[in-house]
Order: sequence, then C-alpha cells, then structure tokens
Amino acid sequence: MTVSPIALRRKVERKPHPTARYWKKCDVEALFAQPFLDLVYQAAEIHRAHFNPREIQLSTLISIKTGGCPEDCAYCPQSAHHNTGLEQEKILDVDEIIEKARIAQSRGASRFCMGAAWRGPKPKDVEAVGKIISAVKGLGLETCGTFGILEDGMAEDLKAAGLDYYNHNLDTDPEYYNDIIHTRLHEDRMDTLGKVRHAGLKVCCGGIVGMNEGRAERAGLIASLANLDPQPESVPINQLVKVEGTPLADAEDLDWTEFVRTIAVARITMPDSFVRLSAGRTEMPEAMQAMCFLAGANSIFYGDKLLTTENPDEDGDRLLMAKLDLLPLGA
Ligand code: SAM
Ligand code: DTB
Ligand code: SF4
Repeated sequence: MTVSPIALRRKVERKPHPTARYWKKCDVEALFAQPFLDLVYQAAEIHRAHFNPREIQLSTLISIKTGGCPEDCAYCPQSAHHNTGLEQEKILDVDEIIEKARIAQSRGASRFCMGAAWRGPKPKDVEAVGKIISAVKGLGLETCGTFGILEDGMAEDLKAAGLDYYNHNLDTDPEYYNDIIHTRLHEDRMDTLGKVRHAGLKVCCGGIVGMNEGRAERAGLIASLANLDPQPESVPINQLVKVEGTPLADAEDLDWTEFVRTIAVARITMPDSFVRLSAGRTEMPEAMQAMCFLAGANSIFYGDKLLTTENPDEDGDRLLMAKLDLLPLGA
C-alpha cells in the first residue's frame, strides 16, 4: 500500500504540548486588555484545570551574603552603587543557616531559598554554598539558590551538592532592561538560565513590576518568561519594594488591579508553573492577596523577612490562609 506524503506527514507530526506556543508581546498585551473580571475568571479556570487551587507552596528566604554587590540594579538595596545604609556582610556561618532552615521547616515551609549579593559566585563560593546546600537538603527541605551569573560547570556542581531550583529572574521586559541595569545584559541572564536547565536544575524565573514601566513592558516581561522553553517551574512576580537610596525609591505606585492582571496573565500563559506572589506583600491588603490567589498565584515567600526587607510574618500568613481555606503544599 502506498502512503500519500500528506498522510505520512500527519502520521509523524507530533502534537505540540498545549503550552508550547510562542507568545508575541501583542498577544500578551491583548490578555492584559481584557475586562478585569473576565481576565481573572479565565485565569482561575486555567488554574483549576492544572492545580489544586487550595494548595499554596511556601518558600522561606534567607540572605546568606548581604550587600556590597557590584551590579547596579536600580531596584536593589544590596547594590554597592546605591547608598541604602545596608551593612555589607560576609557569608553566614553554616550553623546559623541550618538553624534558620530548621525553624522554617518547623513552621511549614517546603523550600528554603538562599540568596547572595554577588554578580556571580567565584569557584570558592560554589564550594562554600555547596556545603550549605547539602546540609539544608539533608533536613528534607527543597533547596533553591540565587547567586547570580554562573560560569561553565557551576550549575552542575550546585546540582551535585543537592540544589533543586536555581532562581535567576529576567526582571523586566528585554526592551526596558537597559533602563534598569547597566552592568549586565538580558542575554547574560538567558545564558545562565540555559546553563541551569542544561545541568538538570529546576528553574525559578520571574520579574518585578512597579518600576515605572508601562503595561507594554509588563506584557514583554511575561512574554519573555512564557517563551522560555521549557517554561520555568516557578515564576516569582515581585512588586517593587521601594527602598530609600535606590534610584527607584520614588517610583510611581502601581494600581492593585494592574498587579492582579499581571498574576492572571502569568497564570494563563504559564499554566503548569507555580506563580509566586512574591515581594511587596506587606503593602497588599488581604483582599488583594486573595484576588491574586483567585487569579492563579499558588506560592508565596513565607517568613517575616525577604532578603533585606520586611515580609508579612508567619502567624499572619497562616491566619490569612485559614480564612481563605488554603493549605500549605505538602501539609
Ligand atoms: N544577585 C542575584 C541576582 O540578581 O540574581 C541574586 C539575588 S537578587 C536580590 C534576586 C532578585 O531579587 C532579583 O532578581 C530581583 O528580582 C529581586 N529584588 C531585588 N530587589 C528587589 C526589590 N527592591 N523589590 C522587589 N524585588 C527585588
Ligand atoms: C525573587 O524573585 N524575589 C526574592 C527572591 N526571588 C530571591 C527576593 C526579593 C527581594 C526583595 C528586596 C530585599 O528584601 O532585599
Ligand atoms: Fe546584586 Fe542581585 Fe541586587 Fe542586582 S539584584 S544588585 S545582582 S544582589
């Protein structure tokens, strides 16, 4: 029997994964432009089709090396280019970090995220954080690290030490990147993300809104995240924490609906990813946070400190989750 070339092509064509599509910035802008409640409703439907909407993943952050960073990120209190009054610290002692990890675990966190104010680690830093990662992993927690730009082989070393996730944010629209950071390129971030994936680490990659960008730039950020292939397992959406002494200290407030829209659009374009309602929650009323959970956020930073700034405390968050009948993932 002869098979026509068209039939043959049909036979060998693989059905694309439903999420594997290229998101044009204008398509993401069109999502943003929907009537607010239609957008939230659509995001909620997608959330319910892909996740148990009652479960919230809890990650606790720790800054293992604070301040004095050579990069000039306009949002960041830890940049040596800005005078924020933050004391530069050496890398914390392993015992101190393990003690904090134990406490986080006992309060219900499933992941411990360790951050360092480096442009990127040196080989001796990878060795030092490797020991810390192995010890945290030994407690039974998931591990996440955010140490900046990685050189060849470093991601593999971190994976071998027991690292589960690497956080490396795209932060803003590639077209707005140079307005915010001048000491590295968007391409440098993409290069490290490639290394992280190649080493078999899970990717945590998100960004910040409220940096005087427009809706087009928010759409550009979400498109650049959604077009990562494969998409990140975890997508932190941060609202800028305005810190005195940084160039963005007086950035214009973003209307709360615009933040919720950003969460909803992240959920629609990245249906299988955990979308984290990240920095900025101390400024967010409970009802706004509830709206974010409805729009598809299913992860938070849990614990009264982010890296250097405040976050709602665990008791308050547990109460909020109880009011909303939400459960910690893995509880
Ligand atoms: N130095 C590493 C890097 O930049 O990848 C790791 C630490 S850095 C502080 C991690 C992330 O924190 C940044 O990518 C940014 O998204 C977020 N961040 C920093 N300052 C922030 C602020 N003031 N408000 C919200 N998010 C912030
Ligand atoms: C992420 O996207 N947000 C976190 C974590 N990843 C490392 C950091 C937020 C930092 C907020 C400012 C501070 O506390 O220094
Ligand atoms: Fe350094 Fe990261 Fe802060 Fe940028 S965001 S200044 S790279 S610590």
